Amino acid sequence: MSVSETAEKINSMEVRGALRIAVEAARALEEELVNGASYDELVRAGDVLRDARPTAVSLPNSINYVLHLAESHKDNDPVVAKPMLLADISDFISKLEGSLDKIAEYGANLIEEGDVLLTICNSHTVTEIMKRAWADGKRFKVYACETRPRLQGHITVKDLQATGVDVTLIVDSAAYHTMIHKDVKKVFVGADTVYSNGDVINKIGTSQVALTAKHSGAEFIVCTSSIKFSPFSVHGEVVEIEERDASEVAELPGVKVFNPAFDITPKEHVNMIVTEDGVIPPEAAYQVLKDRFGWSLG
Ligand code: RI2
Repeated sequence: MSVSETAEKINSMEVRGALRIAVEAARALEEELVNGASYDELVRAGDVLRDARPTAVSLPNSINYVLHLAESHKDNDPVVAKPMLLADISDFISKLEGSLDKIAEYGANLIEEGDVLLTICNSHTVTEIMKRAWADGKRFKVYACETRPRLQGHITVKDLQATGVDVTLIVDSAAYHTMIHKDVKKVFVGADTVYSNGDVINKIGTSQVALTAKHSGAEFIVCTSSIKFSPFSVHGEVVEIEERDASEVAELPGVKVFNPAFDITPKEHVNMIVTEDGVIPPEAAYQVLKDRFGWSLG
């Protein structure tokens, strides 16, 4: 897919999910390079992709890493440098995709026989964990919030159901009632951005679910590849919370609509974060950033 096509599909959410947009952006830059782009052209392509959606830091992280690789080869003989750079980008994409396997293994270990779980939105990371635990022979129930306004919960329900997982759809406002009356033990959510202080940005409604989890005594577990940790937050930068079109919420001419796509869950409501490097407390986010983003932090 070309850079403009990829940016358009990310913007329209035809390509969505924080990890997937990171992978597709790296692939678009890889294709640009295959088609003969210079370093400066790659930088411009990166700008186009970066502007596609504002909140998930996996997108700029992925683009910036590919450009960092390109920069390190920029002064070398292109005949030698280009295949090396392509190999490096391909290795980076494989590692991004491969991170899911380790997270699925560690996350599945956290699920116990007879558990009742709840999730919100559609996180591929979370569904991989649940499918792995089910394949391991554990039997548990999942309640999935529908996730207004775009109903990504429907994707979660169909995906889990197709692999036999016992999943039930609920409306978002039924989350607290379900936690109490169905004895939810653990909440698994994905992430779009993790700040250096351990706060987590995820789909709108996640912070309400975290509050109700805390109140009802359920564990709140964030599942994310390290590509979603924000090196910018180390320097005090916050991400823009995407606001999407009013028409996603309602077609009511003349009515004011506020449609934020994400919210921030404070680290105090997060019990643990499952990454490809292991299960960590939110307070360890800065360590992840130092280990994984040294190239960017300087
Ligand atoms: P994975 C999604 O955002 C959701 O917020 C989800 O929790 C997060 O990305 C992580 O997704 P959107 O693209 O990388 O639906 O775990 O706005 O698939």
